[in-house]
Amino acid sequence: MFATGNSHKLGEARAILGPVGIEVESYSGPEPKETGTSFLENALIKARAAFEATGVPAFADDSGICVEVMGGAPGIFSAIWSGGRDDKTNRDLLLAQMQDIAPENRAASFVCTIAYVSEETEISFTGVWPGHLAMTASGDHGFGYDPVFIPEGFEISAAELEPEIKNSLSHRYMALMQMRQYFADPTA
Ligand code: ITT
Repeated sequence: MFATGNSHKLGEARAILGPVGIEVESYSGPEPKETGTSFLENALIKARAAFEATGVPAFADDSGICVEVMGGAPGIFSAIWSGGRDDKTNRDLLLAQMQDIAPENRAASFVCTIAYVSEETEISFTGVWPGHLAMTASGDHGFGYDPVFIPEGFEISAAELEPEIKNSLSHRYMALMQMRQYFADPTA
């Protein structure tokens, strides 16, 4: 059961796991305070809250964009970087903060940590999608910082990629595939 209040994350998890035969149930309960200091701590807070509320094994995703010259920020604060949750306002602020930084110094990556919590287990999986920050926003697909993120190996933004391409390369894809692998063979 995927504990998230973010419909885009849920849509991507379904698009990624559906084709390999895994149905993703969703849970959206009272959102616990994300008081952790890392993606892992926050993912665990969300997965534990869902497991405790329902008694059903749950996983949660904590993710964000990390810009190298900003020391990894926005990082765990990606969703509320401008103080609010509006994706465009968050993106515009980040672009403004980075406006004087040359293209070669704009390395950035998307990070996704998934925590899975059940009676027996607490385990996490992390995916990193390297790339760099664009100078301007472009593209209509995806969500969040996709319009300002140019994945490694591309010259277009993640929001200009077809969703199937993003969902076969992204940080979320990598973390979900590790989780799938773990359940296929927990001893591996
Ligand atoms: P839940 O905690 O309910 O799952 P949330 O949106 O609050 O949803 P996070 O605290 O993990 O989730 O914040 C993630 C933010 O990072 C998200 O709102 C985007 O701004 C950004 N982000 C994460 N993955 C992204 C992706 O694939 N594309 C673009 N932006 C992404």
